Amino acid sequence: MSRTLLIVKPDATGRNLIGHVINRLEKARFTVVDLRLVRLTKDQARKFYAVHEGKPFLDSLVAFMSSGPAVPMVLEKENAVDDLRLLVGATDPKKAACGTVRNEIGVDIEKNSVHASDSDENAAREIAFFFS
Ligand code: 3AN
Repeated sequence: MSRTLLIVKPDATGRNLIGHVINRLEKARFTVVDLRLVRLTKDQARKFYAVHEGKPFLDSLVAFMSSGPAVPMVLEKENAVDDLRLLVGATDPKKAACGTVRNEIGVDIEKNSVHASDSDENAAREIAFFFS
């Protein structure tokens, strides 16, 4: 078993899709082992996305991620990081494969409804960020 982090982003919480996302995860045999509802400050959002420092979309992303409630959760499954990235789909919902969460409910490349850790190292760092 391994662990990864998913965040239901403010565009999805604002459309009452928290339960829908969890349902998709559980149907795909992920187990929710920890979960919170948070309202990130801009400082916290900037710290979470520190790897994107200097990117043109960072200010807008930070404003969006602190614009409403978000739901970080720790998920457990065999091969959790890679399986979740597959279930979530490409960053841009228009390019995400049919049947992926972002293809189904994502709005645009920024408001793409969910975050998923992209490596075991980042999963450990991101889980500690919300659940230390
Ligand atoms: P992913 O979440 O698919 O790993 P990253 O880590 O490249 O994608 O980007 C982090 C977040 O930044 C994305 N989930 C999205 O909200 C936002 N983002 C990425 N690329 C762009 C872009 N070109 N324009 C606007 N927002 C973006």
